Amino acid sequence: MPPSELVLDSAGAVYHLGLQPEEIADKIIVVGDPGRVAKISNKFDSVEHKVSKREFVTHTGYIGNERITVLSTGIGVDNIDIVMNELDALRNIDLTTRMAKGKLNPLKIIRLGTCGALSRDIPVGSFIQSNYAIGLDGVMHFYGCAYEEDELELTRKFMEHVNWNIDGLRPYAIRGSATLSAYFQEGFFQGITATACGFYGPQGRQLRLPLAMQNLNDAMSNFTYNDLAMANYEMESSALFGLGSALGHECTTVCAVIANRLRNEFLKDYQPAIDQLIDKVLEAFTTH
Ligand code: R1P
Ligand code: URA
Repeated sequence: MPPSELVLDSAGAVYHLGLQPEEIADKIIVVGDPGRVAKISNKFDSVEHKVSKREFVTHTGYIGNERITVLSTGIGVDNIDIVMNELDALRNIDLTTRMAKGKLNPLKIIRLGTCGALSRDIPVGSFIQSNYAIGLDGVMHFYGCAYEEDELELTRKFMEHVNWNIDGLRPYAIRGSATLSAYFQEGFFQGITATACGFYGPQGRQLRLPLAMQNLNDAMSNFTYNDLAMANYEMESSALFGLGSALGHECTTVCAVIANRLRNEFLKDYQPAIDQLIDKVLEAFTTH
């Protein structure tokens, strides 16, 4: 892999994350907000690496014998393309020879985020676990990856149900890791997550500009697939699940609900909900 494709800095670290292979654990928590990283690593017994570059802040440490990395991705699926490719390179490419390693070294990645609920019945302050993500973005269209039957069926039924008519943007559904989902059953709403490529128009927020699809959120709010309802909007899970499963890593997303789009509510003080979610994720990673 030439230097233009696998980009390393002068210290040999991957270009955007600034990390060396030994600085990441097998268990990784990704968060959007760089300020959330220290909130999580403050709960570690010890922190052995702290690396910070642009919006990508990484802390790796231990809780008991469990080595865990927490890493901020910043906002959006475009950043997830960078994060997933560079994390995978750290694990599965020999950065000295620039060759893929013979044996796959899988990662377990849990995204711990915030989201907006798409059901009146999911209150702000509660938690959602994403069984599928529907990408309303384009990242996975640039990769030649195959989709599973259920993913193709979900995409088709979703597009029919909402009467999708945004030219040039084709939604795509991707399943998350069943193994990691199993950690987040009790106390979590389960459902399908819409990954938007923006916070305002792409999530149906109308400030001063008209929307291309006026009633998209109402249509999404009563969509179901195999007993799973459309649950929420956020901005990273489609590329996380898509690149994760294509590269051989286990990924899921759990979010604190800070907005309810059907009830027009926003939870301004959402830190207590995030604190509870941090405890749940750390418990999952230290007991499995
Ligand atoms: C938008 O405000 C951001 O919040 C959500 C969205 O996915 C997007 O990144 O997640 P985080 O709180 O993890 O950033
Ligand atoms: N994050 C989002 O992407 N949307 C919301 O409504 C809230 C958090």
